[in-house]
Amino acid sequence: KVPWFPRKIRDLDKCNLLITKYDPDMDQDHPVSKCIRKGMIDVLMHPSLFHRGEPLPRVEYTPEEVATWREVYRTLRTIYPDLACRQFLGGLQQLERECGYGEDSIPQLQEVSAFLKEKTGFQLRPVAGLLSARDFLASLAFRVFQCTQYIRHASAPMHSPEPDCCHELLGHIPMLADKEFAQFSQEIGLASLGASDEDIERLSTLYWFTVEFGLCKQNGTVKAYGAGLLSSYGELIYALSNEPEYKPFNPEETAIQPYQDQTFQPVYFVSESFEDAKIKMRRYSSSIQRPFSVRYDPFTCSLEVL
Ligand code: H2B
Ligand code: FE
Repeated sequence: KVPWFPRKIRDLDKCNLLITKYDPDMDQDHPVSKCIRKGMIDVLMHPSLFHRGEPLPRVEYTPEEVATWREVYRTLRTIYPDLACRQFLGGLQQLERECGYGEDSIPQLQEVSAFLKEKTGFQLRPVAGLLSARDFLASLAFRVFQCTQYIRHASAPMHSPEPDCCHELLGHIPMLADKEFAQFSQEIGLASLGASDEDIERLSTLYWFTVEFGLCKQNGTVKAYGAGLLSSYGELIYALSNEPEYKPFNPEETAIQPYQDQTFQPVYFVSESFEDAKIKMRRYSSSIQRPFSVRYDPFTCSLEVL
């Protein structure tokens, strides 16, 4: 009665349970706009990227989409130096130097994936929308990040109700270029494989308050490392304003904290350092009951199940 889980990287082609309903007749009103279709159709026509080893599809964005990207990039870029953690700033600078990051064009997943692969072994897989927590977390176990390719609607450049490429490319990618953070992410993924629904829920909450909305101490001040913060001008400023409640990161407590996906978080969890977060998370993961243990073999990109 252990839930199915992927054992080889190509099994991730089956980890594609979307929890948003995609209705092509509805997309005029869809908050992520008609262009969602482009990305989606490409993805849906490439349902077996790992199986066939094909290059990631390239998307040609419209001038309106690029203008949205430009506005988001410019606005956030000005506040990063004060509010983002050191690892994020380092990653972003490398992306700007080596991977064409900037205001003028939306980076292509093909290039970003190749960049990450060199830095931390992470690679991207395009995805058509929000995935189930189980499928999303499972991919992290293989250092695969499932990444949307469409952009939010031009009418609300500072907000997106769903992950879009601004969130992924600005929030997640610079962090995934950091070795320690990449390992942290993979370990959450490994802990999720074959876990019960209740454990998936708790890991998903931990993911939320760390990878998405985490804060950490650095040289005596608190900085942001969560992608949900680093891709939202309003919440990034709010999270570091001293207005919300702050609690020390402690997996047992964090895992059961109710969270908000419609408005700003009422509480943020602060880690002493990444190293500290990783150690605590590891201790938590090893307390999850599973009738087997897993080890990732990076040479074959597959799991040894013991
Ligand atoms: N799906 C996609 N496409 N992107 C995400 O960032 C994402 C997801 N996050 N599914 C997951 C859920 C996260 O909120 C946790 C693991 O539930
Ligand atoms: Fe995210």
